[in-house]
Amino acid sequence: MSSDFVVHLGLSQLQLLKGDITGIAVDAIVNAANSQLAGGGGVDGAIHRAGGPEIMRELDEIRPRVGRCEPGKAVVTGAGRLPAKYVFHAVGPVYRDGGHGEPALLQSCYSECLKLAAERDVKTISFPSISTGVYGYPIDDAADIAVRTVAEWLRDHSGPVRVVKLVQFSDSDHQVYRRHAEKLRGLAADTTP
Ligand code: AR6
Repeated sequence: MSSDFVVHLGLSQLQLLKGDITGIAVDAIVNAANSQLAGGGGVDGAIHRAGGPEIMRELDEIRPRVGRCEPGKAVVTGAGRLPAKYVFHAVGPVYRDGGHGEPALLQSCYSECLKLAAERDVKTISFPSISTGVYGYPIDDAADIAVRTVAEWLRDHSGPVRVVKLVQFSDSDHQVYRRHAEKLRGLAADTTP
């Protein structure tokens, strides 16, 4: 799958791609999970189907230790059969009206996963559009937060994370992300195309 849009930020890249996140090879894939870490539909279902039962077996061991995984946080498993080393299971906020801390919690999903990535020497990481499916976060606001949080994090951290792929499942979501990524031209050293 080719990268549809790239923003260069120092030595790092923010890429936007459209497609199925389970088919994209990276060091770490982020999942849009729930607080029970119980699996579900959407991208969570796709990740467990493609990765196989080993991922849920690891979550079964983690659950008694951590209890619930609160919104804005993430836990780490291996990636089973997925083309990755890790899955970071991030829990996005359920959207109510935007006035219940949702923006900070969504931002935290991205920054927590980038922190987990840096701690594990992850060089490439992919994110789905967290919270914008079943959890109802408006795509325009969520894309703005995703793009800005990743770009600012890459600008402020010099390594090891080099490539962040934001993956959208639909054409219309991809166009929204692209509009927000184009605003980064002021922040970025170079953009292609
Ligand atoms: N690759 C990339 N993106 C995908 C894929 C895929 N294979 N499949 C769906 N998406 P959602 P949430 C997009 O609902 O809103 C689950 O049941 C989808 O189009 O997966 O955070 C969990 O267990 C949308 O843009 O996650 C939780 O209970 C985005 O992924 C709950 O849903 C996120 O949609 C989490 O809800």
